[in-house]
Amino acid sequence: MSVASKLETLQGVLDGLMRRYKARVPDVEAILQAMTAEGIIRTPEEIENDHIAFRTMGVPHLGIASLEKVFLHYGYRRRDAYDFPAKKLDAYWYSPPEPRFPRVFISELRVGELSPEAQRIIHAYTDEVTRDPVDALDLDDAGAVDAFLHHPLWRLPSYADYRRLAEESEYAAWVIYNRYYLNHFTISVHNLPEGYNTVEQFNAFLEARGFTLNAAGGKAKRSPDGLLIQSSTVAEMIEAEFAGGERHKIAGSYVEFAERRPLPEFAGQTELTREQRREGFEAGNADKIFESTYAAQTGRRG
Ligand code: OOG
Ligand code: NI
Repeated sequence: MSVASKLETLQGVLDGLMRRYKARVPDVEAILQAMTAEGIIRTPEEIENDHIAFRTMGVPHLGIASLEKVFLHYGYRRRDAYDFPAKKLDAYWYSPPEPRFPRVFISELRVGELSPEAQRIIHAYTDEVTRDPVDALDLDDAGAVDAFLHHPLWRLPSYADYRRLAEESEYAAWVIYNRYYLNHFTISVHNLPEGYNTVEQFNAFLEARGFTLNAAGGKAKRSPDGLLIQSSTVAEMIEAEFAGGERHKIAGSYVEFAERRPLPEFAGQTELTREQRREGFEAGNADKIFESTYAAQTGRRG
């Protein structure tokens, strides 16, 4: 498999993720339309996707160690590790094979740190997976990878189990239902026209258009070096069917916005490359962005 055809496969996988994500998160299309109507962009293709994110269960055959193989295959490189002690999560970010592709952020629930009951509930589902499903996948077949990322890894959960997990870990509840559905894509705001190229300004534009932003830790999350600023919508509620045909509204996915400021040595220059701006992620920002799917935030939607 040549590098060029690998990247073509990667593009196919990313297109599939975005297509299904747009179908279940109407905010995506609504934001793109609002940006076009405002004259910020002419076409959605102009938008730079800063990164995409996935959530996983830290159990045998699944978790980061399994899902990362998909992206490593296409030339992504694993970068920094992040720890979220209160949420019991681990995460890594991955840099893309070429800058035209988004970064990837994958987190994992440290299932072994939950209560015995929550662990039992999770394993009742995930134990259906008896070998690493990525090992059986032809990663050079974009259609197969797309199908894998959108097929259920375990049976439909019961609403009672979902509720019980949510009491202890809203992340666990999200993953038991949503699995590998794209958690968010991220609009880079620093390359947008003046007036909209900071998170502060972009947030004002979004709120004027009626979008609800995650307010955990403040609407604009700022890294200690001041160079990575992020915000996000609160997750869209989706109508979910549980075991036995029970239907309930639960948190689906959301949209994020990122401003990467120039590194000090490139400040004042224009037309900067990715390498000349703040790279990576920030645990303090991420900790609050996770809460975009938490009830305290989704309950704020109009
Ligand atoms: C990911 C939250 C962290 C970021 O950019 O720091 C994040 C999630 O909600 O799964 O996306
Ligand atoms: Ni993110």
